[in-house]
Amino acid sequence: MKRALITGITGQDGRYLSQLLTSKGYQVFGLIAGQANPKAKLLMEENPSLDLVGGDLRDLPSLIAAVEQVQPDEVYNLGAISFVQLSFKQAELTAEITGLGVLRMLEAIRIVGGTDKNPIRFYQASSSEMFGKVRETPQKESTPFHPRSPYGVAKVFGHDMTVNYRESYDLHASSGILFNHESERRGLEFVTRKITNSLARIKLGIQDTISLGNLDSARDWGYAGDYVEAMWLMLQQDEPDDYVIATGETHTIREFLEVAFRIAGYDDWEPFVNHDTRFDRPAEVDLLLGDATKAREKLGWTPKVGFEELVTRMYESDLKSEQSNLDAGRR
Ligand code: GDR
Repeated sequence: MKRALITGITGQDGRYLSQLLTSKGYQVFGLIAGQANPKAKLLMEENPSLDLVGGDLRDLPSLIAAVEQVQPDEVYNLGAISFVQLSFKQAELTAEITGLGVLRMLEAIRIVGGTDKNPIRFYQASSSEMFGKVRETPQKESTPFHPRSPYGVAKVFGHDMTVNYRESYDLHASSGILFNHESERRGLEFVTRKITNSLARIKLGIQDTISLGNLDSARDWGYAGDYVEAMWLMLQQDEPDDYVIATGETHTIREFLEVAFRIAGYDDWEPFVNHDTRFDRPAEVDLLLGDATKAREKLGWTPKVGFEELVTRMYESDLKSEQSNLDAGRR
């Protein structure tokens, strides 16, 4: 039975990946920080065979202990301060966890090592935010980085460190440059889920409007369930490498609003949306569009869920859960 250790297990991707690996027969361990983490119960309900291990990306000894205890075949480093907007307010903490956390995890793996015959394989969750002020479109593995936020800067550090450990210590360390990926499990702070959840509440008469920042930026949005498959595929290759994971389609926030409101039965979204400067960022990433040709050719990976289906799934899930909250309140 293969053993996997996942950091960031409570996040959207950690939850999908743990279920994917369990379905493939892995014993899955999730690194969880702090005492009595409020998300532990939900995780165990979703995946009862999951094991939780204490540890923190800020604390190298705890990572060494976790790797020693789990003896993993594969480590997936998904843990991070992942909200770009927050990274402007807590830049140092972002550098600490999103950046230095990668180095600590790599060190823990280098120190504990695994057997010569079966060395530990490592996946780093890199991000399209590293491309930032893009130098070319579409962006591929060779596109230079120009991050536009403390989050993006920290991700570049983690990415470069992963490449450096691969080259220096012959580690099987791969990096997935994932473009935005969303789902019913996306946090409410991210723009897609904020829109689908608010829209469901508007539809049910609980809320009147949505306050948003910049509507002109464009993102290459895929489905998180498809993207965790790519993470796993990278670690099954004989050689470690870096891969862009994207749909090859880009849409503005305006287009997301148009599609979502149409699905919900509205002709026009504009009366329901306000601009709120609190959601504008000090520096913005205007356009992301990924070229995942390498992942298609080498991993055989292609995205299955398209844009319209993604928006529909998210809206319908929010409508259902908001309706059941409403019913529970009335009872
Ligand atoms: P992003 O995702 O920064 O691309 O990073 P997010 O959904 O937060 O923002 C996307 C775009 O929408 C604009 N926007 C708003 N964003 C938020 N969150 N809230 C708003 O009210 C709002 N109004 C407009 C933003 O300015 C931005 O242009 C995500 C994260 O998951 C990262 O961790 C990951 O690495 C990248 O995707 C790939």
